[in-house]
Amino acid sequence: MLEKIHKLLEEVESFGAQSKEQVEEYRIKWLSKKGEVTALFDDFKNVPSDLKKEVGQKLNLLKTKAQEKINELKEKFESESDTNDKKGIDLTLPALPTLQAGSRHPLSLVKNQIIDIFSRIGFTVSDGKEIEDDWHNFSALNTPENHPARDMQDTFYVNINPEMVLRTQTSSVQVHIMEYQKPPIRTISPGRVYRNEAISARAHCQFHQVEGLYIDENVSFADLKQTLLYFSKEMFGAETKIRLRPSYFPFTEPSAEMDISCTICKGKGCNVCKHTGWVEILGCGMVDPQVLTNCGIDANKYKGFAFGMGIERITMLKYQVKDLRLFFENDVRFLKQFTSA
Ligand code: 2NL
Repeated sequence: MLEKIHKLLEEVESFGAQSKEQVEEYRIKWLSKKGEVTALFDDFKNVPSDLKKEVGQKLNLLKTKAQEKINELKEKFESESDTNDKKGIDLTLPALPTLQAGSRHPLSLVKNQIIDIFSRIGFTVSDGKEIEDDWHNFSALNTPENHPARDMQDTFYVNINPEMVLRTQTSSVQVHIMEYQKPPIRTISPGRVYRNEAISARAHCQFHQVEGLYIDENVSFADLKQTLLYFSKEMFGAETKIRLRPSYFPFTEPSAEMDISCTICKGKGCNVCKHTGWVEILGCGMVDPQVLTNCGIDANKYKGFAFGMGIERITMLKYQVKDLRLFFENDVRFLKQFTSA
């Protein structure tokens, strides 16, 4: 009997299972009701009494060892199968979004880009009111009482106070700046403006502008040109060319309109540039000395340049949007296209 116990002890000690099933097989073989260890306990009554102590101790040892081995192997296989179940699942992934992320409006994207470009060369951003008085919107900017821009057909007047208008350009913001800030002034004013126009694919009663103003001693037309060239290259790509054509605005003298080489056909001629190779993007000029005087700036000491552009126009060119009305309808099928822009 002792011999059998020793043999089984050796078997238990050297036992290593390959699978969960094998562990169960051996549990049955050793410890179940019909198992070998159980059978030895049944035989115990036949052991001569002088050997009972020694055999009893060995038998108990065998039972404990066998039970320990089975438990240890069972645990090993259970924890292994736990990790196997989790294979193929990346627990570091973020949870699925329950809300769809929105996107910035294309006009905001372009506005922010314009702000970024000009702030890199020292322009600040100035904000102002959308309801403006006659002086800041028109008179200070050399637009006299009989000027056609003041016509009811072109401008929205506020009913209860005919001195007040919905601003037709953001230069009204810059008139305020010139009135309370001493030069040098280097600022851009982005914002919404209003014109009394019939709504179509090319015109709207509300749109957005960025106007720029630079006032200091010795500011020249060459500074204006170089600033606008820098802007155009940053906005439309390093290969972009610019062209200035003489024009007229009441608040600048001389005045010009600026074209860029067509971004679509690179100047070869296409529908967007009407086969000219050039597209107009802004108006500009040297600030009329009378405007400086109107705003309390010494026109003998200081000079300035100014420019104004429509954000819709820049956005349409950049993203090839063909109809202005899309910007104001908030159709998600349109807006979604700018998600990663
Ligand atoms: C256009 C033309 C322009 C300005 C805006 C400006 C502002 C001040 C003084 C003088 Cl305070 N000028 N702004 C100058 C020239 C042209 O805009 O076609 N905009 C869409």
